[in-house]
Amino acid sequence: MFFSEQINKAIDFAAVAHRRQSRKSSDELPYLSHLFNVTMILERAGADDETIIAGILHDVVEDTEYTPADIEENFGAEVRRLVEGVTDDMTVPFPERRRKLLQYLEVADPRIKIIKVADVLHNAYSKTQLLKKDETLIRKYFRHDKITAISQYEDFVAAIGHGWDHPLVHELERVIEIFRQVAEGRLYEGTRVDYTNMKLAPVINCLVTYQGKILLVQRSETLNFYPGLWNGISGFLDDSKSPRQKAYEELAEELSIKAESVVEMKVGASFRVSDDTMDKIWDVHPILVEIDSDEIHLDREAQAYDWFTPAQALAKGLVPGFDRVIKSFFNQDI
Ligand SMILES: [Mn+2]
Repeated sequence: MFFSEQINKAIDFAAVAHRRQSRKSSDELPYLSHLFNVTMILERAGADDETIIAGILHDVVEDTEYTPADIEENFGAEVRRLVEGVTDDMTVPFPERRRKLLQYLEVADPRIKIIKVADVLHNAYSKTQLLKKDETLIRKYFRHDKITAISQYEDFVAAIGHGWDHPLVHELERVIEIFRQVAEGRLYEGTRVDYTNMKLAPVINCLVTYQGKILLVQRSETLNFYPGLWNGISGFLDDSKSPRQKAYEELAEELSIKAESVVEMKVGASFRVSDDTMDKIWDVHPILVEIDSDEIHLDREAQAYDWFTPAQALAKGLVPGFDRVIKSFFNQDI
């Protein structure tokens, strides 16, 4: 079943409850836009239905006339608990309220953490988009001092990440990096982010297979990162494209493989690799790509290539983390 009556009901409930509210960024933009985005993030992060429903309703108690009792009556006690879990107690004055929230988030259960981080992630993304569009807003937003604005996000990440290592937290950390760059007046052309000198960087790494063998390419000596080492087909996730879209782009660029030649594409769970010698933390999105031919054409990023069994591939000098990409897709065979 793809349709869910309860989710439909939650969307209708939120749409009515927030009908007179707009987003802070624009009077034209109905508040529902934020809820839609938070819900999409939760869905893509693999949250369960009750968490998603609570995500749709997460601002109802804080921002509308509806009460926790209304939520329970319509959606049950667990959804009420989750919504209350992400509702700020506005009767407590600001610095105190903030301190309490952070303390509470450290030990909150994962369902509450995931809603909270999806909420903050969307708000942070919206803010960076606004700031990139209008430089006068940067001065306004960071008018007191930029350190405070950024350190508030950092405190939030530290609290929510306490005992909970989740890709959504990693993504929020990257948004904070973008924030820092925007605050320092280092804007990017268009929406592309230059991760070359940033500590945290999201990448895709494609494990290309043909008839059970794995393609490895040896990185050119001219590259900034890991020249001479063997790797899959990788690239920075440096624009708003999804890992899947990015994979098609990199396959075309680096191997001249067309979309028609892709038999199957599977996006795995992302993981994190630290490389202290490079002062880098890579958020790796592994992607399994099966192609219909072993005919490829390298571009300048690679100096050589070959096809290997998983065991042979693991014995090569690999880029840090690529062994984990291989194991994540071939575990049972090794
Ligand atoms: Mn919200």
